[in-house]
Amino acid sequence: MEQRPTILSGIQPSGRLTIGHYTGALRNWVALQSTHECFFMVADLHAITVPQDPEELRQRTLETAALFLACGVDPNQSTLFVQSHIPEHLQLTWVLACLTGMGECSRMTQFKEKSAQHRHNVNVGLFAYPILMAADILLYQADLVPVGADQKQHLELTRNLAERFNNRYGQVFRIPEPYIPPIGAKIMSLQEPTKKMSKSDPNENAVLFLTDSADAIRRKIRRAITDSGREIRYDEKQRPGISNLMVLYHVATGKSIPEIEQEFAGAGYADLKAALAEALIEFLRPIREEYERLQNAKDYLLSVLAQGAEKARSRAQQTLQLVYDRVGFLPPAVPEAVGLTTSRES
Ligand code: AQP
Repeated sequence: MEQRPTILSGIQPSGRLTIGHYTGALRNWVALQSTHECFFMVADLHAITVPQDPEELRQRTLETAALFLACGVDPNQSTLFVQSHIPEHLQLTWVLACLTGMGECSRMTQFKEKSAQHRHNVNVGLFAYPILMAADILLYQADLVPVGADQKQHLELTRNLAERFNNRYGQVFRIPEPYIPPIGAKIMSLQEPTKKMSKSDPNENAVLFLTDSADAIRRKIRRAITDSGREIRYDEKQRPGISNLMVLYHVATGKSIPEIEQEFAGAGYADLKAALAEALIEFLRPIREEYERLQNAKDYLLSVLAQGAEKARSRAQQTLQLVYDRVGFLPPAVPEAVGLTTSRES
C-alpha cells in the first residue's frame, strides 16, 4: 500500500478550546485526515509551562480529547493520544536541547510574550517549549504540521534542528513543512482585535469558546470591539475588528470575503453582528451537542486514547532508537546475554 504523508499536530489542555483552535488547527486536521496518516495529541506536557491546577488539568485533558472528536476527528482514521503517555517526547527533547543555542530559544516571540505575561514564573520549561515541540514533530517523522500563524516560528526552529541533527549524525529526520490555512490562521481577540484570541485570556468576553451557549455567543459578538468606520469591508490592517468578525462569518457560513462584503453592502456593523451571532450558534450547535454526549462516555474516550498511545508509541520508539544509536548511547544489554539472571530465577 502506498505510504501516506504523515501529519502531527496538538493542542494544549490549558483551558477551553476556542473558535481559533477550530480554524487554526481542528478543521484542517479533519480535512486532511483521509489523505494523510495523522497523529493528533493533547499536549499536556506543554501545558505545565504555565501553572495548572492538577485536577483541572486531568479534566481538561479529557475534555480536549472529547472536543477533537466532536469537531470531526475520526479515531478510525487518525491516531489520538495524550503527549505525557509517550515518554519518548521527553527523551528526544533532551537530545535536541543539546543541539539548540540559548539565543535561538530566547528569540522566540511566544517565549517573550509568555515570560512578560508570567513574570513571576519564567521557568526553563517555558524557555524549552519549542524544543519539546520539535521533538513532538520529529518523533513521528511528520511531513506536514497544520498550525496557526503564531506557531510558524517554532516550526522554523524544528526544521533547523532536524537539519542540524541530520548534518551531524546522518539522515534520520524528515524535514517538516507547516500547513497554515489561507484564512483563519489567526483569529483575533473580540476585545483587542490586534491580539490573538487565546483560551487563557482572563477576559471571557474576548474569547469565543467552542462550547459557548447561544446566549454567551450573542452577548460576546454584540460586545465585540469594532473599528471607527461604518462600511463592512475587509482590511486586516486598518480595520482589524470588523475584519476579524468577517473571518468568523466566513468560518460559520462558508461564504467568501467578497460575498460577505456584497451581502452587507450598505448595512451597518450591528447587522453583521446579528447575522454572525446566529450563524455561529447554528455552526457550533452540532459540535456542542456531540461534546455533551461524549461527556458521558468517559470509558470510550479513555479507550480511544489508550489505543492511540499504543500506536503512537510504537512509531516514536522506532525514531528514538535510531537517534540514540546515532548519538552514540550504549544500548542496555539483555540480562541473559551477559550472564545475568532475574532475581526470581536465582
Ligand atoms: N486564535 C487562534 N487563531 C488561529 N489558530 C490558533 N491556535 C490557537 N489559537 C489560535 C492554533 O491552535 C493550535 C494549538 O494551540 P495551543 O492551545 O496548543 O497553543 P496556543 O497557540 O498557545 O493557544 P492559546 O489559546 O493561546 O493557549 P494559551 O492561552 O494556553 O497560551 C496551534 O496550532 C495554534 O496556532
